[in-house]
Amino acid sequence: MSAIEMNVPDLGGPGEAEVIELCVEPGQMLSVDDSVVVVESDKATIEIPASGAGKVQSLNVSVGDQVKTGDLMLMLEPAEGEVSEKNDSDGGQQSNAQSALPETGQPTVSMPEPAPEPPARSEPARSGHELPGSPAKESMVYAGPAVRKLARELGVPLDKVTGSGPRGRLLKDDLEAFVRAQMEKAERVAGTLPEVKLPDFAAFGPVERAPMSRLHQATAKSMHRSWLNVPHVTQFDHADITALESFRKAQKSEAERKGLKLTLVPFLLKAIAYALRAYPQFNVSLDIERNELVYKHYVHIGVAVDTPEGLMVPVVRDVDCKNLWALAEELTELATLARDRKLKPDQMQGGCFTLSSLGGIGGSGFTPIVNTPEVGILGVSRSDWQPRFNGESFEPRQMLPLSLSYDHRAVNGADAARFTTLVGKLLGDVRRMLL
Ligand code: CAO
Repeated sequence: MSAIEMNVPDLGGPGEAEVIELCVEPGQMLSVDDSVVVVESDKATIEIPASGAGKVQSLNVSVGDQVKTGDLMLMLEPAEGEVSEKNDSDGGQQSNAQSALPETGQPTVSMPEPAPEPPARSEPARSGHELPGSPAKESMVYAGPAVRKLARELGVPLDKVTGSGPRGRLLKDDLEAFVRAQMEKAERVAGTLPEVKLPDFAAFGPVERAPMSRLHQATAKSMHRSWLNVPHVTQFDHADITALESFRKAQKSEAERKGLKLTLVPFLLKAIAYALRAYPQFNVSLDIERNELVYKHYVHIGVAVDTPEGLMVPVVRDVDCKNLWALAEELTELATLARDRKLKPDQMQGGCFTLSSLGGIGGSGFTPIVNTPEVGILGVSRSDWQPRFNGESFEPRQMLPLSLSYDHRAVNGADAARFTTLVGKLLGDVRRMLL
């Protein structure tokens, strides 16, 4: 049986339309009204249905082609008994264009509500010729051109979406729900960590459970957030605080007169403030979404305080503008408020950098976790007397271990080494802070 032409039906005007989708491929069996191609004019998206049944011999248009009424779309080998009279009588071209139209005489324009029946499944679908996502497979899906267009824009394979319209017709809502579900799934996968499975601890001995305090929960959350988000590096160093300690101890009676205790922390705060001014790349926050660094022109430093309830970090403001006595006084006040759980929210906000001093407790070094969105934290451990070679002999020096953790996205290792070296020098001779 000789092939017949299937042509572009009346598009409703003299203009051209762009082929935006091929719904069939050569070799595929077509039934009457199966979608053949989808074209888009400046007025509408039009789904052109098959005017006859049979096997697609060749497709004569491609996606992106401009077509007009009467252009050849495809050659069809008619199914037995499917040769139209009109085709026989007038050579096919015009009659095929006409018979491509539904009874209304119009192609299917942006299909509104449900068509009577889902398109019949054609042969190749049953014989499994199509690859997943192939035009032919997607054309088996019961959807209008607007939905198909949206699916193309979103990159959604139609055959993966379940239709919720009448007779399983795909609706825009179905596409949106599909995309939402995929995004949620992607987020879950991205946020999924290997699960820590808890054993039955009671199987090994007596146990009891206690709820985590709100503070403990908040700390755990922020530590986890920081640990996962920040590429941490820790730089270790030692500061020779022999001279500083004799100076500090010499201030003891003055401190008592003032009703204060002058510990190492105010000195550490001043040295950090000086180093933050010298290396402003430590006094920043990263705005990754906007690829920007936020430089701060103020120096507010958080101080980690160990309280019976858990860790709190009050912030000492404008450290660079305050003297040691003012800092000692403020530190005592803030630490007392923290231990009494009386800190106000604004006393824990606005920090540029954090100091975590474990020197009063012990240890020779640790790796503190950056308090995001800050980019640096200085950990201080217990000072110790160590023999140091002065070029001629060993002499006892009081050495303070420093552990600087930093966000390696904001700060590079060389700057971290410069920062701790400077802090070490400032603590080694506090007169440098006056320079
Ligand atoms: N080396 C040796 N001795 C030190 C020292 C150091 N690095 N730092 C403090 N000390 C001494 C003090 O001089 C003091 O001794 P005296 O009582 O003989 O004078 C004693 O240790 C206790 O000091 P302190 O802790 O009362 O005071 P501070 O100013 O040094 O510290 C504060 C204040 C609030 C930082 C501290 O009390 C604190 O809470 N530290 C814990 C911080 C923390 O938990 N960090 C972990 C955070 S997350 O991992």
